[in-house]
Amino acid sequence: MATLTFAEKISQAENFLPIHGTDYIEFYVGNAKQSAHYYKTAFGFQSLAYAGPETGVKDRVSYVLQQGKIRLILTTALKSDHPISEHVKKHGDGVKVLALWVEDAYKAFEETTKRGGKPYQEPITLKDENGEVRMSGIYTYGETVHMFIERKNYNGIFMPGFEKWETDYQPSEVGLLYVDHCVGNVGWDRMIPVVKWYEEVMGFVNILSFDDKQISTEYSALMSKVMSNGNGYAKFPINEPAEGKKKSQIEEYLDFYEGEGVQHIAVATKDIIHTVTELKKRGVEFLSAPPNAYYEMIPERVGTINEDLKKLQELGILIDRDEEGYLLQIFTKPVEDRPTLFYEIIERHGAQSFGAGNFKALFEALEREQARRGNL
Ligand code: TYF
Ligand code: FE
Repeated sequence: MATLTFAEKISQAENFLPIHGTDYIEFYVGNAKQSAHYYKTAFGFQSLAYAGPETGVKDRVSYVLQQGKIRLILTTALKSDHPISEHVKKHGDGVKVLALWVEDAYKAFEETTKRGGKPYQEPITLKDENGEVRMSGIYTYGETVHMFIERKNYNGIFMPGFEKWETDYQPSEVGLLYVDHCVGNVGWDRMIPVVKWYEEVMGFVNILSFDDKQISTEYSALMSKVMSNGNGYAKFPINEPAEGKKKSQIEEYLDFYEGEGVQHIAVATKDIIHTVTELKKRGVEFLSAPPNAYYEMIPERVGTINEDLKKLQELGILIDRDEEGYLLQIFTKPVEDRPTLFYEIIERHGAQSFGAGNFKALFEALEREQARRGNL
Protein backbone atom coordinates (compact mmCIF):
# COMPACT_ATOMS: atom_id res chain seq x y z
CA MET A 1 0.00 0.00 0.00
CA ALA A 2 1.39 3.37 -0.98
CA THR A 3 1.96 5.69 1.97
CA LEU A 4 0.03 8.92 1.77
CA THR A 5 1.90 12.20 1.64
CA PHE A 6 1.41 14.76 4.39
CA ALA A 7 -0.84 16.79 2.05
CA GLU A 8 -2.97 13.75 1.27
CA LYS A 9 -3.37 12.89 4.94
CA ILE A 10 -4.41 16.34 6.13
CA SER A 11 -6.85 16.67 3.22
CA GLN A 12 -8.95 14.10 5.07
CA ALA A 13 -9.51 16.44 8.03
CA GLU A 14 -12.93 17.98 8.53
CA ASN A 15 -13.40 21.69 7.97
CA PHE A 16 -16.04 22.79 10.48
CA LEU A 17 -13.21 24.64 12.29
CA PRO A 18 -11.15 26.70 9.79
CA ILE A 19 -7.81 27.67 11.42
CA HIS A 20 -5.30 30.18 10.02
CA GLY A 21 -2.53 29.36 12.51
CA THR A 22 -1.44 29.92 16.10
CA ASP A 23 -2.66 33.29 17.41
CA TYR A 24 -0.69 33.31 20.68
CA ILE A 25 0.58 31.10 23.49
CA GLU A 26 -0.16 32.27 27.03
CA PHE A 27 1.93 31.22 30.01
CA TYR A 28 0.88 31.49 33.64
CA VAL A 29 4.04 32.36 35.54
CA GLY A 30 5.19 33.44 38.98
CA ASN A 31 6.79 36.69 37.86
CA ALA A 32 5.76 37.85 34.38
CA LYS A 33 8.06 40.87 34.49
CA GLN A 34 11.15 38.68 34.85
CA SER A 35 9.88 36.01 32.40
CA ALA A 36 9.33 38.71 29.79
CA HIS A 37 12.88 39.94 30.33
CA TYR A 38 14.15 36.37 29.80
CA TYR A 39 12.24 35.88 26.54
CA LYS A 40 13.55 39.22 25.26
CA THR A 41 17.14 38.78 26.42
CA ALA A 42 17.62 35.07 25.70
CA PHE A 43 15.20 34.37 22.81
CA GLY A 44 15.10 37.75 21.05
CA PHE A 45 11.37 38.40 21.44
CA GLN A 46 10.20 42.00 20.94
CA SER A 47 8.02 43.95 23.38
CA LEU A 48 4.53 44.35 21.94
CA ALA A 49 1.73 45.02 24.42
CA TYR A 50 0.91 45.26 28.11
CA ALA A 51 -2.16 44.90 30.31
CA GLY A 52 -2.32 45.49 34.07
CA PRO A 53 -3.58 47.86 36.74
CA GLU A 54 -2.43 50.88 34.67
CA THR A 55 -4.68 49.78 31.79
CA GLY A 56 -7.66 48.89 33.94
CA VAL A 57 -6.94 45.19 34.57
CA LYS A 58 -6.77 45.04 38.35
CA ASP A 59 -6.09 41.38 39.18
CA ARG A 60 -3.20 40.49 36.87
CA VAL A 61 -0.37 41.69 34.66
CA SER A 62 0.24 40.43 31.10
CA TYR A 63 3.17 41.15 28.78
CA VAL A 64 2.83 40.32 25.07
CA LEU A 65 6.00 39.54 23.12
CA GLN A 66 6.42 38.96 19.40
CA GLN A 67 8.97 37.49 16.99
CA GLY A 68 8.03 36.68 13.42
CA LYS A 69 4.44 35.43 13.64
CA ILE A 70 4.94 34.07 17.18
CA ARG A 71 3.18 35.88 20.01
CA LEU A 72 3.71 34.92 23.65
CA ILE A 73 1.72 36.28 26.61
CA LEU A 74 3.26 36.07 30.07
CA THR A 75 0.69 36.49 32.82
CA THR A 76 0.97 36.73 36.61
CA ALA A 77 -1.84 37.26 39.10
CA LEU A 78 -1.40 39.95 41.74
CA LYS A 79 -2.91 38.02 44.67
CA SER A 80 -2.44 34.50 46.04
CA ASP A 81 -6.12 33.49 45.96
CA HIS A 82 -6.40 34.05 42.19
CA PRO A 83 -6.94 30.97 39.93
CA ILE A 84 -3.75 31.95 38.04
CA SER A 85 -1.80 31.75 41.31
CA GLU A 86 -3.35 28.34 42.00
CA HIS A 87 -2.25 27.21 38.52
CA VAL A 88 1.31 28.39 39.15
CA LYS A 89 1.37 26.82 42.61
CA LYS A 90 0.42 23.42 41.18
CA HIS A 91 2.23 23.37 37.83
CA GLY A 92 4.99 25.92 38.18
CA ASP A 93 5.40 28.25 35.19
CA GLY A 94 3.71 26.66 32.18
CA VAL A 95 1.48 26.99 29.15
CA LYS A 96 -2.15 27.71 29.94
CA VAL A 97 -3.46 28.70 26.50
CA LEU A 98 -2.74 27.49 22.97
CA ALA A 99 -4.73 30.11 21.07
CA LEU A 100 -5.76 29.43 17.49
CA TRP A 101 -6.52 32.13 14.95
CA VAL A 102 -9.87 31.06 13.55
CA GLU A 103 -12.31 32.24 10.91
CA ASP A 104 -15.27 32.46 13.33
CA ALA A 105 -14.89 32.27 17.13
CA TYR A 106 -18.65 31.88 17.77
CA LYS A 107 -18.99 29.03 15.29
CA ALA A 108 -15.77 27.40 16.59
CA PHE A 109 -17.28 27.32 20.08
CA GLU A 110 -20.64 26.03 18.89
CA GLU A 111 -19.17 23.30 16.66
CA THR A 112 -16.61 22.04 19.19
CA THR A 113 -18.84 22.11 22.30
CA LYS A 114 -21.61 20.39 20.28
CA ARG A 115 -19.09 17.58 19.69
CA GLY A 116 -18.17 17.28 23.37
CA GLY A 117 -15.61 20.07 23.93
CA LYS A 118 -15.72 21.36 27.53
CA PRO A 119 -16.38 25.14 27.63
CA TYR A 120 -13.69 27.38 29.10
CA GLN A 121 -14.77 30.75 27.69
CA GLU A 122 -18.22 31.48 26.26
CA PRO A 123 -17.96 33.51 23.02
CA ILE A 124 -17.36 37.22 23.68
CA THR A 125 -16.70 40.29 21.53
CA LEU A 126 -14.04 42.76 22.69
CA LYS A 127 -14.19 46.23 21.13
CA ASP A 128 -12.12 49.37 21.12
CA GLU A 129 -11.42 52.22 18.69
CA ASN A 130 -9.28 49.84 16.55
CA GLY A 131 -12.05 47.37 15.83
CA GLU A 132 -13.13 44.14 17.47
CA VAL A 133 -11.76 40.74 18.41
CA ARG A 134 -14.13 37.85 19.04
CA MET A 135 -13.01 34.92 21.18
CA SER A 136 -14.09 31.71 22.85
CA GLY A 137 -12.34 28.71 24.36
CA ILE A 138 -12.51 25.05 25.35
CA TYR A 139 -10.40 22.78 27.54
CA THR A 140 -7.99 20.27 26.03
CA TYR A 141 -5.69 17.93 28.06
CA GLY A 142 -5.05 18.73 31.75
CA GLU A 143 -5.83 22.35 32.59
CA THR A 144 -4.62 23.51 29.18
CA VAL A 145 -7.09 25.33 26.94
CA HIS A 146 -7.55 26.19 23.28
CA MET A 147 -8.78 29.72 22.78
CA PHE A 148 -10.37 30.53 19.41
CA ILE A 149 -9.45 34.07 18.29
CA GLU A 150 -11.20 35.83 15.42
CA ARG A 151 -9.68 39.10 14.21
CA LYS A 152 -11.34 40.22 10.99
CA ASN A 153 -11.11 43.97 11.18
CA TYR A 154 -8.87 44.55 14.19
CA ASN A 155 -5.90 46.84 13.58
CA GLY A 156 -4.81 47.68 17.10
CA ILE A 157 -1.51 46.57 18.60
CA PHE A 158 -2.78 43.21 19.93
CA MET A 159 -6.37 43.17 21.20
CA PRO A 160 -8.73 45.39 23.18
CA GLY A 161 -7.57 45.77 26.81
CA PHE A 162 -3.89 45.94 25.89
CA GLU A 163 -1.77 49.04 25.30
CA LYS A 164 1.50 49.39 23.43
CA TRP A 165 4.46 48.35 25.56
CA GLU A 166 6.98 51.19 25.30
CA THR A 167 10.57 50.35 26.21
CA ASP A 168 14.11 51.21 25.16
CA TYR A 169 15.40 47.70 25.88
CA GLN A 170 15.15 45.86 22.56
CA PRO A 171 17.59 42.96 22.03
CA SER A 172 17.56 41.87 18.38
CA GLU A 173 15.54 38.94 17.05
CA VAL A 174 17.21 35.54 16.51
CA GLY A 175 15.19 34.48 13.47
CA LEU A 176 12.27 32.64 15.07
CA LEU A 177 9.42 32.73 12.54
CA TYR A 178 6.31 30.78 13.51
CA VAL A 179 5.03 27.97 15.73
CA ASP A 180 5.58 24.67 13.89
CA HIS A 181 3.94 22.39 16.48
CA CYS A 182 3.08 22.19 20.19
CA VAL A 183 3.38 18.86 21.98
CA GLY A 184 1.21 17.69 24.87
CA ASN A 185 2.18 15.08 27.47
CA VAL A 186 -0.78 13.05 28.75
CA GLY A 187 -1.14 10.30 31.35
CA TRP A 188 -1.13 6.50 31.09
CA ASP A 189 -3.78 5.19 28.64
CA ARG A 190 -4.72 8.75 27.75
CA MET A 191 -3.15 9.13 24.28
CA ILE A 192 -5.94 7.30 22.44
CA PRO A 193 -8.78 9.23 24.18
CA VAL A 194 -6.99 12.55 23.52
CA VAL A 195 -6.39 11.59 19.86
CA LYS A 196 -10.10 10.74 19.57
CA TRP A 197 -10.90 14.09 21.17
CA TYR A 198 -8.87 15.96 18.50
CA GLU A 199 -10.61 13.92 15.79
CA GLU A 200 -14.14 14.29 17.08
CA VAL A 201 -14.17 17.70 18.75
CA MET A 202 -11.68 19.56 16.51
CA GLY A 203 -12.00 17.60 13.23
CA PHE A 204 -8.22 16.92 13.17
CA VAL A 205 -6.54 13.84 11.63
CA ASN A 206 -3.76 11.60 12.92
CA ILE A 207 -0.84 12.08 10.48
CA LEU A 208 1.94 10.13 12.24
CA SER A 209 2.29 7.56 15.03
CA PHE A 210 5.24 6.21 17.00
CA ASP A 211 4.76 3.26 19.29
CA ASP A 212 7.02 2.43 22.20
CA LYS A 213 8.87 -0.26 20.24
CA GLN A 214 9.77 2.12 17.43
CA ILE A 215 10.86 4.74 19.90
CA SER A 216 12.78 1.98 21.71
CA THR A 217 12.62 0.62 25.23
CA GLU A 218 16.34 1.09 25.83
CA TYR A 219 15.71 4.81 26.02
CA SER A 220 12.96 6.83 27.71
CA ALA A 221 9.87 4.93 26.60
CA LEU A 222 6.95 6.82 25.13
CA MET A 223 4.26 6.64 22.48
CA SER A 224 3.31 9.57 20.29
CA LYS A 225 0.61 10.48 17.77
CA VAL A 226 0.65 13.69 15.73
CA MET A 227 -2.72 15.43 15.18
CA SER A 228 -3.17 18.05 12.45
CA ASN A 229 -5.94 20.26 11.16
CA GLY A 230 -6.81 20.36 7.46
CA ASN A 231 -4.19 22.86 6.29
CA GLY A 232 -1.36 21.71 8.59
CA TYR A 233 -1.18 25.10 10.35
CA ALA A 234 -2.14 23.53 13.70
CA LYS A 235 -0.17 20.42 14.65
CA PHE A 236 -0.38 18.87 18.10
CA PRO A 237 1.63 15.71 18.79
CA ILE A 238 0.40 13.83 21.89
CA ASN A 239 2.87 11.82 24.01
CA GLU A 240 2.03 9.12 26.54
CA PRO A 241 4.56 7.40 28.82
CA ALA A 242 5.34 3.74 28.16
CA GLU A 243 6.79 0.99 30.31
CA GLY A 244 10.53 0.71 29.63
CA LYS A 245 13.70 -0.31 31.38
CA LYS A 246 13.86 3.06 33.02
CA LYS A 247 11.43 5.76 34.08
CA SER A 248 9.82 7.40 31.04
CA GLN A 249 10.74 11.04 30.36
CA ILE A 250 6.99 11.64 29.97
CA GLU A 251 6.36 10.31 33.47
CA GLU A 252 9.04 12.61 34.85
CA TYR A 253 7.20 15.52 33.23
CA LEU A 254 3.81 14.42 34.61
CA ASP A 255 5.29 14.09 38.12
CA PHE A 256 6.79 17.56 38.09
CA TYR A 257 4.04 19.40 36.21
CA GLU A 258 1.61 17.57 38.49
CA GLY A 259 -0.60 16.73 35.57
CA GLU A 260 -0.92 16.82 31.81
CA GLY A 261 0.37 19.81 29.89
CA VAL A 262 2.48 21.25 27.10
CA GLN A 263 5.87 19.51 26.84
CA HIS A 264 7.53 21.47 24.04
CA ILE A 265 6.89 24.27 21.60
CA ALA A 266 8.65 23.89 18.25
CA VAL A 267 9.49 27.13 16.49
CA ALA A 268 10.59 27.39 12.88
CA THR A 269 13.61 29.25 11.54
CA LYS A 270 15.01 29.67 8.01
CA ASP A 271 18.61 29.70 9.27
CA ILE A 272 19.04 27.31 12.18
CA ILE A 273 22.81 27.84 12.31
CA HIS A 274 22.35 31.58 12.86
CA THR A 275 19.41 31.13 15.24
CA VAL A 276 21.14 28.55 17.45
CA THR A 277 24.45 30.46 17.44
CA GLU A 278 22.58 33.56 18.67
CA LEU A 279 20.55 31.64 21.28
CA LYS A 280 23.71 30.05 22.70
CA LYS A 281 25.44 33.45 22.85
CA ARG A 282 22.48 34.71 24.87
CA GLY A 283 22.65 31.87 27.38
CA VAL A 284 19.96 29.45 26.13
CA GLU A 285 20.97 25.91 27.12
CA PHE A 286 20.57 23.02 24.69
CA LEU A 287 20.68 19.26 25.13
CA SER A 288 24.17 17.91 24.60
CA ALA A 289 25.26 16.94 21.09
CA PRO A 290 25.19 13.32 19.91
CA PRO A 291 28.59 11.55 19.50
CA ASN A 292 30.83 11.82 16.42
CA ALA A 293 29.42 8.56 15.05
CA TYR A 294 26.02 10.26 14.62
CA TYR A 295 27.51 12.86 12.25
CA GLU A 296 29.67 10.31 10.41
CA MET A 297 26.44 8.45 9.52
CA ILE A 298 24.65 11.54 8.15
CA PRO A 299 25.75 11.34 4.46
CA GLU A 300 24.54 7.73 4.38
CA ARG A 301 21.38 8.21 6.47
CA VAL A 302 20.21 11.61 5.21
CA GLY A 303 22.07 12.20 1.94
CA THR A 304 23.26 15.60 0.82
CA ILE A 305 22.13 18.73 2.63
CA ASN A 306 22.73 22.41 1.92
CA GLU A 307 24.30 23.16 5.30
CA ASP A 308 27.90 22.67 6.42
CA LEU A 309 27.84 19.42 8.41
CA LYS A 310 30.81 20.60 10.54
CA LYS A 311 28.88 23.68 11.62
CA LEU A 312 25.81 21.57 12.48
CA GLN A 313 27.97 19.22 14.54
CA GLU A 314 29.64 22.10 16.40
CA LEU A 315 26.22 23.33 17.44
CA GLY A 316 24.79 19.85 18.14
CA ILE A 317 21.98 20.23 15.58
CA LEU A 318 20.18 16.98 14.64
CA ILE A 319 19.35 15.99 11.06
CA ASP A 320 16.63 13.66 9.72
CA ARG A 321 14.95 12.83 6.44
CA ASP A 322 11.63 11.48 5.16
CA GLU A 323 10.18 10.83 1.69
CA GLU A 324 9.51 14.53 1.18
CA GLY A 325 12.81 16.08 2.24
CA TYR A 326 15.01 16.70 5.27
CA LEU A 327 14.83 18.66 8.51
CA LEU A 328 17.21 20.15 11.06
CA GLN A 329 16.23 20.33 14.73
CA ILE A 330 17.63 20.92 18.21
CA PHE A 331 16.08 20.91 21.68
CA THR A 332 16.69 23.24 24.61
CA LYS A 333 16.89 22.07 28.19
CA PRO A 334 13.74 22.79 30.23
CA VAL A 335 13.32 26.55 30.71
CA GLU A 336 12.04 26.22 34.28
CA ASP A 337 13.53 24.60 37.40
CA ARG A 338 10.92 21.85 37.16
CA PRO A 339 11.84 19.51 34.26
CA THR A 340 8.76 20.50 32.26
CA LEU A 341 8.48 22.84 29.23
CA PHE A 342 11.30 23.06 26.67
CA TYR A 343 11.71 24.43 23.13
CA GLU A 344 12.58 22.87 19.80
CA ILE A 345 14.14 24.92 17.00
CA ILE A 346 13.32 23.41 13.60
CA GLU A 347 14.24 24.16 9.99
CA ARG A 348 12.32 22.17 7.38
CA HIS A 349 13.55 21.44 3.87
CA GLY A 350 10.51 19.61 2.54
CA ALA A 351 10.26 17.08 5.37
CA GLN A 352 6.90 17.24 7.16
CA SER A 353 7.79 14.64 9.81
CA PHE A 354 9.12 15.16 13.34
CA GLY A 355 12.61 13.68 13.43
CA ALA A 356 11.88 10.04 14.33
CA GLY A 357 15.34 9.12 13.04
CA ASN A 358 16.78 11.26 15.83
CA PHE A 359 14.82 9.71 18.69
CA LYS A 360 17.69 7.46 19.81
CA ALA A 361 20.27 10.28 19.89
CA LEU A 362 17.74 12.70 21.36
CA PHE A 363 16.52 10.41 24.11
CA GLU A 364 20.07 9.49 25.11
CA ALA A 365 20.75 13.20 25.59
CA LEU A 366 17.47 13.63 27.51
CA GLU A 367 18.34 10.68 29.72
CA ARG A 368 21.72 12.13 30.62
CA GLU A 369 19.82 15.13 32.02
CA GLN A 370 17.13 13.00 33.67
CA ALA A 371 19.83 10.93 35.41
CA ARG A 372 21.58 14.09 36.64
CA ARG A 373 18.28 15.10 38.26
CA GLY A 374 18.10 11.69 39.96
CA ASN A 375 14.83 10.79 38.20
CA LEU A 376 15.94 7.77 36.20
O1 TYF B 1 7.50 16.69 18.35
C1 TYF B 1 8.03 15.62 18.23
O2 TYF B 1 7.37 14.58 18.15
C2 TYF B 1 9.52 15.57 18.09
C3 TYF B 1 10.15 14.43 18.79
O3 TYF B 1 10.33 14.14 24.33
C4 TYF B 1 10.14 14.42 20.26
O4 TYF B 1 10.06 16.78 18.44
C5 TYF B 1 9.35 13.52 20.91
C6 TYF B 1 9.42 13.42 22.29
C7 TYF B 1 10.25 14.24 23.00
C8 TYF B 1 11.02 15.16 22.35
C9 TYF B 1 10.95 15.25 20.98
FE1 FE C 1 8.77 18.34 18.26
